[in-house]
Amino acid sequence: MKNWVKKLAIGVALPGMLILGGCGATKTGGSEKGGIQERTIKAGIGLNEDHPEGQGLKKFKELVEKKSGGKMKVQNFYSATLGDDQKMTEALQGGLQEVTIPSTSPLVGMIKEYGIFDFPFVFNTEEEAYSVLDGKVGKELLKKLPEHKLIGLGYWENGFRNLTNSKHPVKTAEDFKGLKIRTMQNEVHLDAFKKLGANPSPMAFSEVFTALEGKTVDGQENPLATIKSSKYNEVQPYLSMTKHVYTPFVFLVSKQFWDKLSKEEQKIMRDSAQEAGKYQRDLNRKENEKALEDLKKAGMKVNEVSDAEKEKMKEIVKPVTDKYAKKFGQDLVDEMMSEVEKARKK
Ligand code: TK8
Repeated sequence: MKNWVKKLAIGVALPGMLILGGCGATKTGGSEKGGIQERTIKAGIGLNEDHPEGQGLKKFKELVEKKSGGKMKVQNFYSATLGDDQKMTEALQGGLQEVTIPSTSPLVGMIKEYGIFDFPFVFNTEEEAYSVLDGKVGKELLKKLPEHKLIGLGYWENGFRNLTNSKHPVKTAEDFKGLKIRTMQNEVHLDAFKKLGANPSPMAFSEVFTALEGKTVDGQENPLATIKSSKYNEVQPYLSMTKHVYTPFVFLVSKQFWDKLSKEEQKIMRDSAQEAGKYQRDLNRKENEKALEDLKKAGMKVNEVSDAEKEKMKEIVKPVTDKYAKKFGQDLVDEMMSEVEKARKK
């Protein structure tokens, strides 16, 4: 072929290829307009696979893979194999991991306002918590995440926390005195347990079983599904139904990753997190009920705590919540409480 013929051939072929390439980019590429690319999403949580959070994450994986026609793949890591809540959150901020679903409590060092969910005895039912989390207050808090390189896609459920320990049943406020209790890394929890006369020691969740087994601490507090899934019944004889606080999970995505996604891919992530979240909450409420029976069967000595005693505990920790309401924003706390009141009237 003569040189000029070659040049001509290339000259003709190139524009054609560019057009084809252009089509490819809008159809399958991750352009701003839409499109779904091959993606790998590393998702890690602190709890075990059998916990409703693990089952919810499985559902999320299924949904993302289905909605993306198998292009977006989710790799799940359970049981804190990628690190504890704080470490995984940092990995998201650094763009090293794409998804995690921590309790809101360990995030309070970063976004102080999340601490309003750590106030004891605010919610009586899960539905009351949902009305706050899915309403204005919860949404306002999600908006604080992007400046910390995180995107929040809604709230899942850890649930109402109850106390376990190796010393004695806790039936009254007095019974907290002197108990060494592991708390989450959260100042409201720390101060509240101090006020009750306990000796709190903050620790990452992934270290709790060993600390209980080795008697570094006497007790811990978590929702029943978590107590069961983490097998605390093997090292904790007493379970007291204190129901002292409700902990939400928040579904987090790395902002660095999110910003690379097309609108279509973002929608897949958002819809899947919400659908899986609804499934997770339903499963969690059921599992919390079932876990109580299972923990009894496993030999835990379970005691109820009367409403009158809970009221006393609430009074004791009131100076703590008053102090933190000022710190986190009295308006935000008032908004939460008025939302709870509304939910109670329904
Ligand atoms: C699991 C934690 C756990 C929480 C805790 O990653 O730390 O006690 O209740 O569920 O988020």
